[in-house]
Amino acid sequence: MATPSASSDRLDILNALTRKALWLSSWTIHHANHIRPNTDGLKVGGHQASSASLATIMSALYFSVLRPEDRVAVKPHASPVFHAIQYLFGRQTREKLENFRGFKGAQSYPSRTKDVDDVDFSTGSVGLGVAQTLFSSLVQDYVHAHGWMKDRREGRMIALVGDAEMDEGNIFEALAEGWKHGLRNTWWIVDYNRQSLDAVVREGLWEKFETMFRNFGWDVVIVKYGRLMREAFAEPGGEALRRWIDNCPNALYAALCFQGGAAFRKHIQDEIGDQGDVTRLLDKRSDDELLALMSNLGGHDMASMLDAFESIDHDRPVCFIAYTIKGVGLPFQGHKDNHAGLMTVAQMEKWRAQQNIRPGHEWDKFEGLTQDASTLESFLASVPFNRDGRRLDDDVLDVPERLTFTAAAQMSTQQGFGLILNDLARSDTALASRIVTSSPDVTVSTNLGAWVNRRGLFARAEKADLFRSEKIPSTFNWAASPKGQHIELGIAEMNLFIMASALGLSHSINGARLLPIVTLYDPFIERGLDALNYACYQDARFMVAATPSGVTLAPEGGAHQSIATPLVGMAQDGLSSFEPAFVDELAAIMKWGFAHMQREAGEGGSLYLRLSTRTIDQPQRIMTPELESDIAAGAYWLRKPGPNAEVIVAYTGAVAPEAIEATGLIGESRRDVGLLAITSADRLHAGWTAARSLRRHRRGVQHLSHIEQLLAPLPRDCGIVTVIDGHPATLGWLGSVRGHRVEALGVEKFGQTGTIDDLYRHNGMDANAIIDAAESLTGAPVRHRKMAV
Ligand SMILES: Cc1ncc(C[n+]2csc(CCOP(=O)(O)OP(=O)(O)O)c2C)c(N)n1
Ligand SMILES: [Mg+2]
Repeated sequence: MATPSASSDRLDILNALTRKALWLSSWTIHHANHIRPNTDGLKVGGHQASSASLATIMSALYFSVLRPEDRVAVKPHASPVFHAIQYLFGRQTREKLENFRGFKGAQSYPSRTKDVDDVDFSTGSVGLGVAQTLFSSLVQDYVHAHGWMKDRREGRMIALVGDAEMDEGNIFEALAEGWKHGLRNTWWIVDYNRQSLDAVVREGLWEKFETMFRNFGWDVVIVKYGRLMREAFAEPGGEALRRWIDNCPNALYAALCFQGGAAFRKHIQDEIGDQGDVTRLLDKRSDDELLALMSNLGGHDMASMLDAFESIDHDRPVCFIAYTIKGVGLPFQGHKDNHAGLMTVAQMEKWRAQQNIRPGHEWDKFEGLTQDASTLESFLASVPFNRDGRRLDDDVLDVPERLTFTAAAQMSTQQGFGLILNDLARSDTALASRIVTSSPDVTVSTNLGAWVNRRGLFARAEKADLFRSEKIPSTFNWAASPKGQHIELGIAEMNLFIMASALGLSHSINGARLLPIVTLYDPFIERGLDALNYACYQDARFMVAATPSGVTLAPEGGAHQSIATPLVGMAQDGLSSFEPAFVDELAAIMKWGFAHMQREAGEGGSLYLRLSTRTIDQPQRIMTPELESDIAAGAYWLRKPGPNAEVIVAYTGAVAPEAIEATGLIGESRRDVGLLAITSADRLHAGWTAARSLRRHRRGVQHLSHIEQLLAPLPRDCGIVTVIDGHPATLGWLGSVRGHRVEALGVEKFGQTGTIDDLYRHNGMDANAIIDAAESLTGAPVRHRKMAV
């Protein structure tokens, strides 16, 4: 059967597939609520109304407009219609649809990692998927400029956006950043149904958005009326009808859509009825026909949507505003409470009959359509979107045996980070060529300066450093070129993490692996936290270096001090967090990290390095393979405890000097005291959980985790003093590993300025506080204290 060429056949098929996608999405939700056994009695919910709103637009895209190289972020609550379209393509199974929102079933929100049906970008937390398309487009430009696209065509990065989703601030932050970088190839399609979850969207808001998009250099295409409407406007009286529609408040239009044709007739007749042309225009139509006309907004008209998409002949970003009705075609269309609306069994039965779907044939792909199955099959098989494979990959890059740096007797981990990157920048390895750095206006103050000096800023067009060309002395070379490897960002931390997400998926999206390293001040992780979570959920791979951290940045004080971030690092899935004290540890961690960032799904992940500006004495030692592996696993003995240890000190990060000093002083009265250096509470804890689970589930397995092995030699009544410049709970769990008592020191109040000594004393984490804690654990006095200077 040849592919139909005549456009009316084509339109008929696209409309039939739209109806089918809408049916299948509704049936999926209905099945989950009324057919699948549900023992907990919870309503499955499902976003029928939101899906209906987008059914035509998504069908136009997936069945006609999209090319394999395009990537799409689907509005989270349009997940059912997305899965239905994929089912028609043969990429989603009936079993998973029947298990929608169930364990391992099709996901409530499209998920790159949990769904099987070709989700390009996960969505769920509204606003983030939208911004992800923008940053993915910038990353595509980066890959293109570096010559790594091979023979791939540039794709369009497309977001289907809910109108209320536009309230999310991160979208505006992304818009500004996109403008700075000359954004291209990005389409945002706004499902303008003028409804959110609770309410009807405020009148006139959209004009504000429109101006804003145009200001940022976007093309704006408004698709307001469908074909039926345009034809009616051409009739006598049509112009008055158009004016009435344009002036009708959002809430009223929605309410009338819910009430139906008769209600529309009454309102229009009362307001503009003239016993002349307008009245005749209305009288010509039955109530059903009038409702069909009034619901024929642009976003529900296939031909109008295809025209809108196909009219774009440039690569500038485009915002389409498609007028729609939430829940169109369903009994609750337009009702303000329809966000979680479900059809009753009776309503579904009625709709089934209207669609000519026989009981027992609800999942049949072409049931009830007038076209024959072979025509539809061959149409689907010829859809351009499905021509090539869409998930790409790239080779794993070799990681050097050792990451080098110019050592100094005293250094901070932040300084060490800069030195390690400087050595990488000087090397000519493939690994270094794929590193790309980014920072929200703190490039220099997080020590990326040396890297940027050597590798340059990225821009699609060359840009000289004006200070350099004017011969004004400056430590930094800020010239930009298409070969540059640092992407400068404005201050918005949300943008940083979405950029990390986009860079960190480049192997899969563009077939070119990148190793992103992004830097920011540690406390501001919390500003971008949802975007960080989002990036991890998508399994993007990146390294975050956060510095300075804790109260150790002492005189800076205030809300620049971070307390909770070590716990964030531990709790964030997909992110291994480290807080080294010494630079040789950092080099070992980064080396491990570059390999970890490239491991398969389920094995690898991203990294968070919590660094410090505190300059401390560096150990002079040889990095043995054992030490290196202990550092990556999370801990090693800096001083091994003796067989009769009464107490040990376990520390993380910048408080190393206090821990070392206290251990020395305690050691004068208790010979066997040990000192445990913890480089990653997160890895230690994860290893411990994994070992317990293994032992529980596989009888006979004796595997002990790293922390269990380290603590094994300690006598049962030995105490543990833990100390970190962060919340004490980060290390407090160590006592549960083998049942030792713990005194956990750290920071619980923030905001005070002072010297490091002042603040460590104030927060009870200086050497004497460690000694006091050791005393209270052992019940016997420690002979010496540190003298105040
Ligand atoms: C960050 C975030 N906050 C809140 C929600 C809950 N939520 C889901 S959909 C929605 C309203 C969406 O309205 P709109 O974007 O207009 O989509 P529509 O359903 O009308 O298509 C809200 C508040 C969420 N998913 N993410
Ligand atoms: Mg809406």
